[in-house]
Formats: sequence, structure tokens, C-alpha cells
Amino acid sequence: MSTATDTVSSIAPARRATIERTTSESSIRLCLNLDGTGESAISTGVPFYDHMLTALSRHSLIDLEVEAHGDIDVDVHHTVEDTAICFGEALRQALGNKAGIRRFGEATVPLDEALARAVVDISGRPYLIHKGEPVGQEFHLIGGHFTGSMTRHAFEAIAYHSGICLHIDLIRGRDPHHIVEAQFKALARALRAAVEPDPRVSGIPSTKGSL
Ligand SMILES: [Mn+2]
Repeated sequence: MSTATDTVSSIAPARRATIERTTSESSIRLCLNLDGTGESAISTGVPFYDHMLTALSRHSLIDLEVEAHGDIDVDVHHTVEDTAICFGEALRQALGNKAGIRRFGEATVPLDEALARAVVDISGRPYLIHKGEPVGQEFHLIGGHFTGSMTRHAFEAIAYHSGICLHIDLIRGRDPHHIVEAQFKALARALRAAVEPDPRVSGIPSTKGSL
């Protein structure tokens, strides 16, 4: 029978984080709640990236607030990369010691003709494998402002700064917008599974005892 004390002690600390990061190229405030409902308020000054981060939040059920001001008059590069760095850092902080999580997540997501797969291991060891985009995807200016090459760069920043192992494969796709969005949605669904508490896991899900 559980007592009031047991109930209180069994409540895990809130899995939230707030990151504030300012450089000569960008100023970013990002708040994230792993146990959210997919609510977001995103403003990066890069409309297509706002669309991708909104999809990332909605389909991961990670609540996400982003207010980014960057030198997008130069190029979207710094703002996109730095926001991804903040997302990765927030993910790492919010996960804490990673006790009780599923750790692994995998999702294959279609968007019309595009199909993308993401596989995540919350391993504590940053790694990215990103394959399958058609030749020339990196040169598309999606929405007239989002360079296709930034898709991989954002995934790199997320993986390296959160300390997760991330494999993303574009299985097929033709439309540049669909190709990026399918990958962000696959990442979202894989992350949703990987960061989710697993009631059968006690402690840190690693034979090493730490992640
Ligand atoms: Mn860069």
C-alpha cells in the first residue's frame, strides 16, 4: 500500500529545460517539456524552419517554445544551426540521468510520395548517419530561404548537442519540401518513443549503469 511519502518520492523531477544562448550571430531562448502534448510557439524568422520545428513538437509531443533572433539578412545558416544546438542541449538537460526511459525509438513516416525513417538511441554518445536524399536536395531553396543543406546540419547539431545516436534515411521522395518534412516528422515520432517513460524499466536502461 502506498503512503503519502511514497507517492511524493515517486514523482520524477520535471523533464523540462530552458536554454538561453547568445552569440554575435544569434540570440535564442528555447524552452522544452518532454512530457507535453505537442504544443508549440516557434519564431525563428525562418518560416520554413518554424514549420519544421512545429511539426517536430507536434509529432514528438514535446512542448516547445523558441524565440530566435539571428542574422538571417546574411543567411539562415547561423539561426537554423544555433536553434538546433539549443534544442539538442535542452533535450540533454531535460532527460537528466535518463532513468526509466525507453531509450530506443524508431519511426517510418510518409508524406505523400516521400518516405523517411528515423532511428534513435538515447545513448549519451553523439552520432549521426544521414542518407538517401536525392542529388541536388542540398541546393534547393525551400520557401525561397531554407537551404536544403541545412536539414543535415540541423540533425548534426541536435545529435551532437543532445548526445544521441541518430540514423535518418530518406527512403524515397521527390518534392524538396516533402523530403525535409518527412524526415522531421520521422525524427519526431522516433524521439517520442525514445524519451517516453517505460513503466517496466527501473533505473537507467543500460548494462553499463549510465547513459
Ligand atoms: Mn554551420
